[in-house]
Amino acid sequence: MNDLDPALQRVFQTVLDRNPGEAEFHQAVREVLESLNAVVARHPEYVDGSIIERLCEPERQLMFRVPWTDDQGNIHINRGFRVEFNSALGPFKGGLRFHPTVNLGIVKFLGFEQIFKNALTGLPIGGGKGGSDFDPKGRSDAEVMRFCQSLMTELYRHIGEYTDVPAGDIGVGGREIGYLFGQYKRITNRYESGVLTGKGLSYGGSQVRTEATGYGTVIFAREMLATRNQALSGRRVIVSGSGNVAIYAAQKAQQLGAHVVACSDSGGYVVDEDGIDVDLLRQVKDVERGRVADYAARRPKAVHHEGGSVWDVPCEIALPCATQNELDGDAARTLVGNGLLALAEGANMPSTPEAVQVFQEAGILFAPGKAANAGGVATSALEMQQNASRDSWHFDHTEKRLDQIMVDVHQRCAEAADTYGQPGNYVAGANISSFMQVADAMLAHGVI
Ligand code: NDP
Ligand code: 2IT
Repeated sequence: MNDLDPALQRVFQTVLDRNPGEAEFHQAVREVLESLNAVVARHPEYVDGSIIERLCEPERQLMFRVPWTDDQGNIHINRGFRVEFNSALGPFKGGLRFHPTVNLGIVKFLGFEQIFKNALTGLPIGGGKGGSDFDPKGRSDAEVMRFCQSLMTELYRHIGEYTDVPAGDIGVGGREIGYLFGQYKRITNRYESGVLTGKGLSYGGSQVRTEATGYGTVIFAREMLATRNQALSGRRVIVSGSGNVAIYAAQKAQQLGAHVVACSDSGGYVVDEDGIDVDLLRQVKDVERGRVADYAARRPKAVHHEGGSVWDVPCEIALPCATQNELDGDAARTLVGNGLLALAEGANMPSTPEAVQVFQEAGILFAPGKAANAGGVATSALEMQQNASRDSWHFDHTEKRLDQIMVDVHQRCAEAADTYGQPGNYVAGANISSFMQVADAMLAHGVI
């Protein structure tokens, strides 16, 4: 950990005091503040205007009861969350996560990261995040529908095309967004397409949104490698996770000629030396709602490892696409020892601070999630654009937009890192570039 400038240390202490026990939120704030060390010396106006302290305090935090009935008639009570973190650049924007580990601190860390990620896209979206401690695993479609309807029965009053626009995240995909949208439409009696993104293509969704996060992560990796005159072609790649982001990261890496040999879930990992069969993985995960072990059982050379760490598998490119803090210092040292060249985070904050330090000290190209996975929310903003103009674009056109957005995100990070004397440091570049944009808008809006 680096020391903080005294003004930033005071802000950090306030965050610790106001948000006790929220370790992931503290971690996310600390990382941004460390990057801002380089900024406050040149820009005292951000400290004088209490911009940084205001940025660390959400504009609004919602927490509510979500009762629902299972197929046997038992009543369950979950907790729903929406943290509307910052709307300086546009309506609050960010996903909903359904996972038993969701609590206020997790939602706050994700909402905080989202502010900076969304600014990096260059599109007019503020930052927010939400979700529930509901566990969709093993639940029937009817149970998931009733849960989504109950959640929306409270959430609807807080969201809207110009207010707050949720989307998916862990445990929330096309099925859940469909149920949520249906209930919003019914309660409000409005066909307000732009209230949610990640919608199905039959009712206002955008081409490429499903693929966008994984595709964008690989495009960012492509751009980083290009700075060293390297490419993905022929490289050995590992993704972690086997959900939405992992599947499409694997697909794009393969399109660029890479050899993707492993993926994982919370039960273990699979090594498939023939290369991951993305169509089969999608069938097992999306259609059958199965596990990577089920995938391995259908592939001749695939080996499933119960438990263990996917990061033990040697690779040149690593794409963590599962969850926060899934890759620690030991895993980072193993990866570096095995010849890692580059790592792009498809997940949000998957590398621990120690792991990031290991990568940076080893000179590995390292892309933080808020930059590398920004393609998902960026394509959500393209979905909002299409909804607002009652239009829908073709796949190729939308993918070209995504590609250019990721090239621009990479460029913004690289330039800010150079300007503030840390060339090649994408963590500093991402935090500084996005912070300046949000901070300038906040200064312009006055003390609100
Ligand atoms: P999915 O629900 O589709 O997939 C999540 C994957 O991660 C599953 O393989 C899951 O395994 C694994 N996973 C989740 N939680 C844990 C855990 N606690 N320990 C081990 N493995 C875990 O989610 P997404 O692919 O959408 O999201 C993955 C990551 O990407 C998250 O960090 C999310 O915030 C981030 N992200 C997602 C975006 C999107 O557009 N969807 C956009 C930007 C970032 P299992 O099934 O065993 O739980
Ligand atoms: O973390 C993220 O950027 C997302 N889960 C996507 C958010 C969005 O609004 O598309």
